[in-house]
Amino acid sequence: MSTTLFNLTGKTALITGATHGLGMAMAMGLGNAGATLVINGASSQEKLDNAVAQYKSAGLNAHGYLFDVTDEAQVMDNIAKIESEVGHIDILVNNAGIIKRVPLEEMEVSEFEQVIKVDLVSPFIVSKHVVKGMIARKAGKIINICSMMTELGRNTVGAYASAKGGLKMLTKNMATEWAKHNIQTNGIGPGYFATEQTKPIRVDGHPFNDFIVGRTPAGRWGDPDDLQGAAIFLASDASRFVNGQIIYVDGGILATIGKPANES
Ligand code: GCO
Repeated sequence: MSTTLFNLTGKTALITGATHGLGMAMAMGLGNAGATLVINGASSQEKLDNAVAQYKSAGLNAHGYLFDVTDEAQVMDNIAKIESEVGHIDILVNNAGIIKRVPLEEMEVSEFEQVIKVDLVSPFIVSKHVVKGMIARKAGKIINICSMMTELGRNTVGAYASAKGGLKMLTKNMATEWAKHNIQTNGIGPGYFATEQTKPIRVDGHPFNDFIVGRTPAGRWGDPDDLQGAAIFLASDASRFVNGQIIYVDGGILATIGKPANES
């Protein structure tokens, strides 16, 4: 029994923004659990092709589709292509996202709107068009990638926090509306991970680097592969009765008020 509970063989997973970083790490995990991977990227065909080659060199069955997740027409066209060329989508991971680190009083409205569009509206757009097939088949898994900023504010990331906070409630509403179709919708909230996105605030000696290591009970930045277990769990039959939950993979950040610098 337990050997099949987390087995994704025969399932197809679409992961948005999976050409690098946390998206790639989670996709690798889903692939190693048996899923066929559909990798979305938006920046360039070359970057997407390079990423698909990395998945294939890891022995995984991967297909790449270049489209902008904020453009509903492109999303509709590519979901139709995926379902025709690869097969129906059993698992959707809404991972694509951007961040702009600007104090709110200095942020342009257009910048704020762009962050909301990518980080909150696009999970709605992609889910709206993937879920149609899941409803028809009475089965599906949707995983929205949240953040520490789903629960906490931080200087200069107000737009991102607004989007990721909204994504928690969108996750709960998707669960509310779609669970009756045997579709489980949940989220993963990564803590602070060593990726390109956090590189500017992670360099040795950067005050934020020391702050995060001190603020994280595990005493370290997350390794992207640390997310694979939660992704496989929420994508598998093991979570068939789990809905509307956000699993925080954060080394304990949200469990604690923190400690004084001189305390071990
Ligand atoms: C920041 C970081 C965070 C992390 C992650 C935390 O500037 O505070 O980039 O946003 O990337 O979202 O969960």
